[in-house]
Amino acid sequence: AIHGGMLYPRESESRQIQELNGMWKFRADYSPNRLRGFDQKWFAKPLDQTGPVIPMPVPSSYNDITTNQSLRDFVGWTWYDRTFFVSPEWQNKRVVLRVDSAHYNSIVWVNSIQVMNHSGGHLPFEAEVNKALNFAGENRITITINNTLSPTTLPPGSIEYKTDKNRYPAGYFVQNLQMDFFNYAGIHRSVRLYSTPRTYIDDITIVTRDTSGVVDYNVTLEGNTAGATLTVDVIDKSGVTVASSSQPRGKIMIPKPHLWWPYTSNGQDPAYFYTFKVAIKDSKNIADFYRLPFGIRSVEWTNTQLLINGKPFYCQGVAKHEDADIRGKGLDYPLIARDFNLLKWLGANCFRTSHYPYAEEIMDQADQQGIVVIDECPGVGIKEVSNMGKVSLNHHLEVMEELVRRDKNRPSVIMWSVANEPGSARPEAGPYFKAVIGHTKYLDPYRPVTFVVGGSDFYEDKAAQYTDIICVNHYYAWYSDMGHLDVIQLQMNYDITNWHKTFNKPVIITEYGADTVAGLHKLPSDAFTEEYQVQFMRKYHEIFDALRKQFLAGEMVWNFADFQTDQATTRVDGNKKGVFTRQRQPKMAAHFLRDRYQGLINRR
Ligand code: BDP
Repeated sequence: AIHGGMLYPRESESRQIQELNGMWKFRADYSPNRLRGFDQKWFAKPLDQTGPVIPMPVPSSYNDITTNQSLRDFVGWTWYDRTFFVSPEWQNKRVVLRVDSAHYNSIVWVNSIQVMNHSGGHLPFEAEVNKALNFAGENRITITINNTLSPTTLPPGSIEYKTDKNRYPAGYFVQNLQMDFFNYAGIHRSVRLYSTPRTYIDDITIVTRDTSGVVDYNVTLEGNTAGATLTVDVIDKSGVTVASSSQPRGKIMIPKPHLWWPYTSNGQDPAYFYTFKVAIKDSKNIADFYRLPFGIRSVEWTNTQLLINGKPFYCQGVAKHEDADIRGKGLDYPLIARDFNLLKWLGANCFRTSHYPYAEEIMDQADQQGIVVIDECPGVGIKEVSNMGKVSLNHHLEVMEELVRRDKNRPSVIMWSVANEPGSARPEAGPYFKAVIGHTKYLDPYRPVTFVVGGSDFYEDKAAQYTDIICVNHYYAWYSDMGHLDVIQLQMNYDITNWHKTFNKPVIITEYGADTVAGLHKLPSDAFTEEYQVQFMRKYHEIFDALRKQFLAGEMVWNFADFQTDQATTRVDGNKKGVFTRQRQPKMAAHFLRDRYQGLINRR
């Protein structure tokens, strides 16, 4: 089970933040078993005293920073360190060290004292570090990260030892991935220290079940809470307090609420925000303040529709990746801003965080700009029996706890996705997904839960029955019948209609797409040309338009932008199914999609 609320670090009168981003010292452990760093205790001294180091930016993936192929493809432990100072004024406070994401297994030391370890590459972890800190001089933080994927990690993978002595040198091994994106590694998001009072606001949960303005909330405190007093104020955009309470939990009523609406390009004000301000005072009159932005909106679903604020909502969106040149999966504000501008230019109103939770800074933009999110956990590539055993299941449940804890208050998040294209025709997939989906619904009873189908047909699937909405990926005229655009309609119609009929739930197409090399043109079209991508999409759109009036609740193209993958015979420098290039410039398909999405908005 997980501990603490792990509220996103936000400055206030009582809370300060110190960023530890920048150039760190770095070394990969190339020793045959990758364990030299532990044997020689690289955490016990500055890293540059135990061997050569190079500068490494944080946040960033390390893979594409140097010109070194062995570092790009490295599998095993890498080591980072840097020094810092903390204000002596923090001595009487609680000082927390937070790593927003490090992929995959991490161990963290402060001044040679181990302060935390974490498994999982896409969610934050933190610990109070007062005891390890030196308030009177220099401090050192050391982080070691192992990017190895195993059958029980999420995503799963495996290490294959090559034993044929005629073909491989002794000890040769490769990392096999079960997913179609590069296994970027490193400290991918911010590392920071923040301070709170010793008695502090640990967690806030806000639920809006309908549009009446009733907000269910729960505030939990930690520390010496005896005799602590609390006030909750809801403040509107113009700074006016519209509701207050002195209870740590209950209902608060906001008269004539402004609702949080998804983005439309027709001028309607989307994404209205209130501030939920919590102030506490402990028995010695020491205060803590936290301001959580939130929106009032409802999410409901029938057997044919998804509804936001009681109105049918049709997802016209994209599936994305955290991926870009040089930085890999590293957090990058210019990239985030550019991507949201492109989403709006397209007229998109939603995206899926395929295939892992995205940075909180990305989710903030979705909240603030009214872009709806299907929030996916890193359950991609769960194909085999070994990925559905007890150890895997327990980790999967914990990851869902971490994800729901992190994103539960976000109005943009309208659905949880527990996996992408698992082997859901397997008998063990039934109990496995029943448990994962059931646990997610227990954690959050108010949002629909899904996984994305792709590894099974409607007549054999053992897990889709537990979802609320059926999400399906299809590649007709690409992975099957390549070049035969004329089969798309028939095949899609048969398949999606049967998914709906079999389970009596709304359907969202979460992926369809064709690899396209920007600048490659041909008439008549051929696979990989810009013409083919447009014609391919047009065929899919015809069937979407026919089924939209019945039970189709959305469409999402694969993918927003080209992205890096492992080297493979089907990949020319990565996956090229983007409607934008990896550098975020449009292919013909982006213009085509923009016409459609802008048109759909106007037709409403
Ligand atoms: C789908 C996967 C996605 C891949 C895509 C593709 O969900 O991760 O990138 O296929 O092959 O099955 O382009």
